[in-house]
Order: sequence, then structure tokens, then C-alpha cells
Amino acid sequence: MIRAGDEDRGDGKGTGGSGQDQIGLATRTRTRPKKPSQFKVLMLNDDYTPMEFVVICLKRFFAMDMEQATRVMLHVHQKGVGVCGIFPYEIAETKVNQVMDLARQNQHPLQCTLEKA
Ligand code: TYC
Repeated sequence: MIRAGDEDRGDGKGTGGSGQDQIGLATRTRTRPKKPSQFKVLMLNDDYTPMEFVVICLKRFFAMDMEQATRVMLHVHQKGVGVCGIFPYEIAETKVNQVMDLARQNQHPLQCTLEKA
């Protein structure tokens, strides 16, 4: 049964029902729509992709200006990985594919990937 105080955890399951009193189970529907989950697009360092090419990708696909793109590229170059942006899944996936396609066309080994935010 559902009592006052049972909460919606945001996953459609809530916390209703403690085990003993679940006769006549109610199926609740959400009132709030679920937020689309967000994904980080990560750029990985390698030893061969030219710095200028990484900057071009960051400007073209992540709408960065020269200064932002250079900062993110140098961060990746120094730390090994960096965040290009955070997007809903399908947009993040599209951006990964755009980077990887342009890198492949130019025969650079640049790698870009997704991670749940
Ligand atoms: N490490 C590369 C170089 O020295 C530059 C680079 C930066 C490559 C960022 C990939 O995601 C990257 N030419």
C-alpha cells in the first residue's frame, strides 16, 4: 500500500511498501517526467594527433572559441583525458561519432568516448 510520506525516488519505483503490507499492490504512475540522463563526452590524449587538429574538433563540434579549445586541448595533452561537454545521450553519441569520423578521414588516432555524467 502507499502511505503519506512514501517518496518518489525519480526511478518510478518509490519507496512504498515495507514488505508485510503489500496485499492489493497499487501501481503508481509518475507525475514528474523523468529527466533525460546526461553523458560526458571525453577526449583522450595520444602521441600522434596534432594539437591543431584537436583544437579544430573542439571548435567545430563543441562550439568552443580558440581560447577554450586551446585550454581543453592542453588539459587533455597534460592529464590524458578531458571533458568536452555534457549532453543527453543521443547528442553526446553524435558528437563522439563526428570527432571519430573526422579523425579517421585525416588518419589521426584521436579517441573520443562517452561516460555517464
Ligand atoms: N599529445 C598530442 C601531441 O603532442 C596532442 C593531443 C592533445 C592529442 C589532445 C590528442 O586529445 C588530444 N601532438
